[in-house]
Parts: sequence; structure tokens; C-alpha cells
Amino acid sequence: MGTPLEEWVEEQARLTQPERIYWCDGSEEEAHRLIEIGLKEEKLCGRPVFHELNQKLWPNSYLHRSHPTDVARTEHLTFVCHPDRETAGPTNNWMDPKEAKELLTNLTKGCMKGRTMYVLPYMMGHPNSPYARACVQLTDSVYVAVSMRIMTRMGKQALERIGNSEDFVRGLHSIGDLDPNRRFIMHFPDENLVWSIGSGYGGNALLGKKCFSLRIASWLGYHQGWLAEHMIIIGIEAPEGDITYIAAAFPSACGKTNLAMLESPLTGYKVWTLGDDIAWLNIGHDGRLYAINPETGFFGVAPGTSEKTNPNMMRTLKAGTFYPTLFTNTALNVETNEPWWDGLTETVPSRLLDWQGRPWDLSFGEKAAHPNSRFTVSIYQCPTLSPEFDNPKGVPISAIIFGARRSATVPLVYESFNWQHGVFIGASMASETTPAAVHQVGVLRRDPMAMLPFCGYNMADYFRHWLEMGRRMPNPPKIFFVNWFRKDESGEFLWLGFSENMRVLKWIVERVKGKVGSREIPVGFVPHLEDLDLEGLKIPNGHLEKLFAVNYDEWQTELEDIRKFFEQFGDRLPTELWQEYHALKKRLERLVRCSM
Ligand code: GTP
Ligand code: SPV
Ligand code: MN
Repeated sequence: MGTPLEEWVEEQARLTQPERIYWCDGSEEEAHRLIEIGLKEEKLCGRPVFHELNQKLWPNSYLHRSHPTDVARTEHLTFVCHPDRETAGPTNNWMDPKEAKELLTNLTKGCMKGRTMYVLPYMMGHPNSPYARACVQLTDSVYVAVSMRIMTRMGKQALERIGNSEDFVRGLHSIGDLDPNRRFIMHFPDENLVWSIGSGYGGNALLGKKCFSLRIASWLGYHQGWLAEHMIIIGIEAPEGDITYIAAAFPSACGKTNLAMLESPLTGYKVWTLGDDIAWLNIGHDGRLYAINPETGFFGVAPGTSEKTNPNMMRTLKAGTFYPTLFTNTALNVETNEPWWDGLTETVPSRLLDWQGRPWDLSFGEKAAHPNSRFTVSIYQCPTLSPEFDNPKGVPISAIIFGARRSATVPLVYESFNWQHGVFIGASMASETTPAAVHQVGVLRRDPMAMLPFCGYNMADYFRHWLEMGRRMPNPPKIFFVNWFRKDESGEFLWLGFSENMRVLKWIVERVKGKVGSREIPVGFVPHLEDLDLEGLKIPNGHLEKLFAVNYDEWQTELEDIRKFFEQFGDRLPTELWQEYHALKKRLERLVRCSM
């Protein structure tokens, strides 16, 4: 008899029938070996899984091209399999667990024939953290194995933590035949199990990330009194040397990674990076909210990343340590053997292969790099990594920011009146969709707390849990909303964004410290314009006013859409959210009466 882990692995091997089973130890030597396998042996669409990039300019970097139908998360193929549909709620795809397992068993039978099954033991969270979880993922993709080693703490410590116990998070992954008709990402929250077949793409295949650390972990958090959130964690150092920690949620491809590594244009201010995608939030013994980032890497959007927009990411990508850096579905500069994407350089290189490896020219009518092309890189290479990153306790959060991509309606920044109003702001937020998932891009959809695709249970219960968390903290963090993406009539961004977002962060920090006042408008508190540090910026006349304008008609449409969204949850929706809804409606009515 083996350990429960060994027995589970054997059972899965009987189902998937791999040619060999390989237990990863997470060592540097092993990473080299896995890269070698990807360069020489393992093939995808008839070519090696990895292509070695210019090692002088991009040390330890490799290019991966995924299957052309497998380039983003597939929300329509992602299911949360609770025993009953109501627990999954109206915003999740649901399947009965028994039915789901039958379906998956059929798809998984023999799917690893002739392939290697990699056993990846890993920790989400620092091994010494009381909040960390031991997990094991099985996969038949060497790209996934290498990616997981960058994104998680892989190896011995996880195995030691599991030992003889049954208490580990299980992930079974196979790329299957990459047929989208046989692709499913299924979650079994009550069994701590994720089962994913038919995709090798990031969020569908790196099962420690969205699948466990958000969908399953949010369910654990609901029962155990904590929160798993789609949030960055940063520390903002002020000229006095003190650091204010902030967590911020934005939907996919709406600016988290950029904000997490922002290089401050304001003298004396510095941003320290702790996380760019996921935060686990626990209430500490002192009644404050503590955040850890369970991951150890960035799986970041390539397009738009450059020395100008995100110099710290460029340094991270080129740091070249013993962690490999992977590029997925970027273009390739044939002359220099470098990765390339829109925005990386001012001029387009003369000879490019597109993300599928085809010679590219402007007449293609399609971008050379896929709009959702990404890099996978270790957080330990980040020059702004906070010295607190490995602190098992996490960092105390003083402010929570929700943000979205809204070309109209929503001001640059506003503050909630209190925690309950802040939860309403988060619960009612919407954002224009991006290429991070397979769907129509640029469509406005409600995306509460940036968790629509990631909350593993009924979002009405999730909102109630948020309200309850606030009641348990004597001084809960202040809640803010930001929108870097508001546009003028000609479709141009009104705000410079990127590093200039520091100016908004500064106001937020000063609000937390009680150093500046604010002005009340119907949606919340906004800055007195003179309190925003805009030194050195040239902002065209009228832009600031437009950035903070509240348009009655636009907000009527907004209210209507929020109402429809909330109504789907029926009686399950906490009454506090309806109270906030009606209060906002009233404040807006007053606005129109005043301006008449
Ligand atoms: P996920 O990894 O999908 O969760 O995305 P993310 O939220 O980390 O988004 P990221 O920072 O990678 O940014 C996504 C896209 O938005 C990139 O193309 C960025 O260049 C762009 N972007 C980020 N911040 C800003 C900003 O302040 N203003 C504007 N206009 N664009 C931004
Ligand atoms: C996102 O889509 O929010 C990502 C990329 O961060 S993925 O890992 O695919 O979820
Ligand atoms: Mn994300």
C-alpha cells in the first residue's frame, strides 16, 4: 500500500495510461532537462514545444506556440460541479458532479498513451504560511510542467507537507487531442479536485492558478472565513519611508500587472510588488486584513509591454536567472531571434513570423503576436519585489481598489462611503471584455469584483461573505474604484495611465492616512482637483472635468443594467446591496434636480 498520494497517482495513471510517470522535484537541473525535452522531443502541431530565443538578449528564454484554437481561457467550457445548481449560482456553468465525471472519464481514458505523465507537487503560498496549501497536478505537457515550476513553489516541501495525508489539492490535466469539442475545465469544490482536458493554455491548464487559487479557494474561503480574490498586492512607500499596502482587483487584461510594477514618476514614492493576479485575504489576530500572493510568477499579457509602459517588467523578463522565461504566442523577429509584440518597439521589425510561425506582413490584417500572447516569468526576477513577499503572514491591507475598463460613465477615481457601499461598488462593477478569454472583445459585462469567471460558487453568497468579512474587522480597509480607460468623443484615452496612475495611488494613500479631504458626488467621494498631484503633466483643458463627470443619462443605463444583473440572484441577493442600489438611485435623482 502506498501513501494516499501515490495511490491517487496510480489510479489516474490506470485511467490515462501514460508511457512513463515522472515525479518532478522542482530542481534547477530538472528545469533544464524539461526544457531540453521541449526543444527536442515533445512536439505540438508537428513542431517542438519550445524554440530557443536569443540567449544573449533574452537569457534563459523560450518561445512556445500553442494550438491555434487554444489561446485564451474558455469560459463557456469551464464548469463548477457542486451537488446542486443553486450553489454554483446563475453566473457559473454547472454540471452534476456524477455526470461531469462520467463525461470526463470517457474523454480521459488512455489520453496519455505514448506520453509522459508529469507529477507536479507544489505549494500555493509560502510553505511556512498558515494559509498555504499543498497541491499536486498531473499533466502530460512539458510546457505546463515548466510553467508550473515558475508560477508555484514546486518540489520537496509540498511532498513533505502532504506526507501520508489525504489533504492535498488534486489537479488532473491532459492536453487530450486539443479538440475544442472535447475540451472541459471542471471543478469539484467539495473534493478539492480540478479536472481539465483538451487545453494547454494558461488559466485552463496551470491548475494552481485560476482553477484552484480562485474557483476552489473562494469556496474554501467562504466556509473558513477568508477571501480568494483576483487582486494584485502592492506596497506604496511614501517619502517619509512608511509603506501602505493595497490590494486591487481588475478584470483580465485590465492593468493589474502594470499597476503591480509601476515605476513612480513622483519623487520619494516607490511601488513594491507582492503579486499581480491573485490574493488570499485573511483576518489576522489584530483584526486587520492580511494578504498573501499564493503564486511565485507572472503570467502576463505581452502586447503593450515596453520600456516605456512597464520598464520593471522588461527588467524582469531579461533578468535571466535559473528560472526559465517562457513566451507564448508572441511573434518572432527572424533577424534577431527575439520575441516581438505590438508596442514592444516603435517600429515593426522587417521580418517577423506571426504567433503561428507564419511569415507575416502588414497585409495579413491580423496582429503578428496574438492579442492574448503572454510571458511566464519568475517573480523573484522582479527588481521591485517587496522584501515582504515571502513573509508567511502576508502584509496588512489598508485599501482595496476595484477597477475596470470603462470607456464612458465611470470617473477616474472615487472612494466608497463605507465598507457596505464599497461591496456594492465591487458587486455592481462592469468592464469591457478583453482577449484574455475566448469571446467577443469590447463588450460591456457585469464582472463583480473582477471575479465573474473565477468565483467558485453562487455570487449572491459571495457578496454576503464580503459583507460579513467587513463586519468582522473593527477598521476594515477603505474601498476605492478606479478607471484608467475613460475616453473622449474622438475615442482617445482621457488619462495617460500606466506610471501616471501613481498620482491616483498617492491620493488613495493620503485618504487612508487622513491627510486630504474629498468632495462628495452621487457615486462616492472624489478628489478636490487641487489635491491630485499632477506636477509635470500636461493635461489638455477640460480633460480632468471629463474624467470626473457624472452623466445622469449614462448612470440611468448603468442602474438599469445593475438591476437586471442583481435580479438574477432572486432572494439570495443580500438586501444590503438593494439598499445601496436605491440609495445611489436617490442621489442621482438629486443630482438631476440640482442641475435643472
Ligand atoms: P491578466 O493577466 O489577464 O489578469 O491581466 P492584467 O489585469 O494583469 O492586465 P495587464 O497589466 O497585463 O494589462 C493589460 C493590457 O492593458 C495591456 O495591453 C496593457 O498595456 C494595458 N494597460 C495596462 N494599464 C493601462 C493603463 O493604465 N492605461 C491604458 N490605456 N492601458 C493600460
Ligand atoms: C486572466 O485571464 O485573468 C489571466 C490569465 O490572468 S489566465 O491565467 O489564463 O487566467
Ligand atoms: Mn488574471
